[in-house]
Amino acid sequence: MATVGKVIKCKAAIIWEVGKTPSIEEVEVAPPKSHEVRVKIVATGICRTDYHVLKGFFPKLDYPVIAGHEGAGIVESIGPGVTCVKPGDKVIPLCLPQCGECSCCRSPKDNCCLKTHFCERPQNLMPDQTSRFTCKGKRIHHLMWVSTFSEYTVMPDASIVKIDNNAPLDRVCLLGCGFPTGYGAAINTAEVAPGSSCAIFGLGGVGLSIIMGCKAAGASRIIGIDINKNKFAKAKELGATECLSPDDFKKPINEVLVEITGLGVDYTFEAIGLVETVTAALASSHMAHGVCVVVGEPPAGSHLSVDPVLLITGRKLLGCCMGGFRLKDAIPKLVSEYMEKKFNLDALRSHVLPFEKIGEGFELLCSGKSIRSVLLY
Ligand code: COD
Ligand code: ZN
Ligand code: ZN
Repeated sequence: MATVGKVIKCKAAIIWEVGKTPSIEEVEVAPPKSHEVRVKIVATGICRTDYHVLKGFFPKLDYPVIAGHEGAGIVESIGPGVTCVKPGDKVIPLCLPQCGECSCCRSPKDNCCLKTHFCERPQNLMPDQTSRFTCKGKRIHHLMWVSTFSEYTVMPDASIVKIDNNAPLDRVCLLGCGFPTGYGAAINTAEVAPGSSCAIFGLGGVGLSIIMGCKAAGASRIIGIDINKNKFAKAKELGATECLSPDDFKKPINEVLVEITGLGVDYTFEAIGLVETVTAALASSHMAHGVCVVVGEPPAGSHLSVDPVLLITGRKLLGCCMGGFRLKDAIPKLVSEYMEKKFNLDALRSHVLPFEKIGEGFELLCSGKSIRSVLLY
């Protein structure tokens, strides 16, 4: 390819500083170094976490930054030492790397690679602590090593996986974050049992994916909870047996859930990212065998205050990142399952916009009108 080894100029959405909406700019994308891959992004979803980047919820992150972490594309070129992909392959960038070498990657039960921003550095620069992005002479930072809001982007080979070359990239991009985060919380982390009851707090793209996981696992009662009733129709279409708004009750929603289920819900999930709703989800779970899974990430610095008696009776409080999936292993299989129509990923794609309308995509997210907007380059 004519671009191999050269700097590529392309469009990208840069968040210049906290609170500023992303602006479309021409960026220079340097060629991949050793164990790095340069990818042409074809489609990317907008996740709530991208909005959190814009709002400055991650104190360790450096700006200017190119956000976006739910994309799909085609390999343009590879650096020395890369063996997992080749130019022309369809790929999904991994917002949770799988280096294969750290103690967590070597332990079959763990999925949170020690290279992530949760453990090491904020993945704001490549592993060699330099950036591949420049704009107007300034160094621009990466996000989670993937930065899918750039038409071309560079990532380490730990953060990329090849997928079926027949996969529709404008759809499977949602397998980069939202879907596995929710679906895996139900099937991997909670291990929802057939015939059980489930309650899902928050019916965004992640909460709806939890509903799909609960349904696939055979749950018989699936209760969706959201303050925005416009989310109820889709939740029911995907498997919720009933939906509740906390605003419709005088008593706290956890008391309502315990009352309508007898002793509490078998499995509860928090997919909003608020400490108060984590507390409510735990208190809603069955006193003896309830499992509460924390999926949403509350703002940095939040602290959970839990009455230990809630746990002493037998409840379990769990958490997971990316639904407990080891993404390099899981995503190609999820792509195949999607193509075999084993789950309704397309239901999450509420809007499709040209990349230039990224600002509109964020507005749709903030106004609660979208589930997932997919941007096309
Ligand atoms: N009570 C009930 N519902 C509420 C409340 C409330 N107090 N506040 C907001 N909601 C509803 C909203 O109306 C909305 O429908 C829903 O909660 C949230 O949905 P979205 O569309 O804003 O968000 P999602 O589904 O895209 O994702 C939200 C998470 C919080 C799960 C996500 O951003 C996150 O924190 N992920 C976990 C961390 C992680 O795995 N990160 C990896 C990359 S994201
Ligand atoms: Zn995300
Ligand atoms: Zn690792």
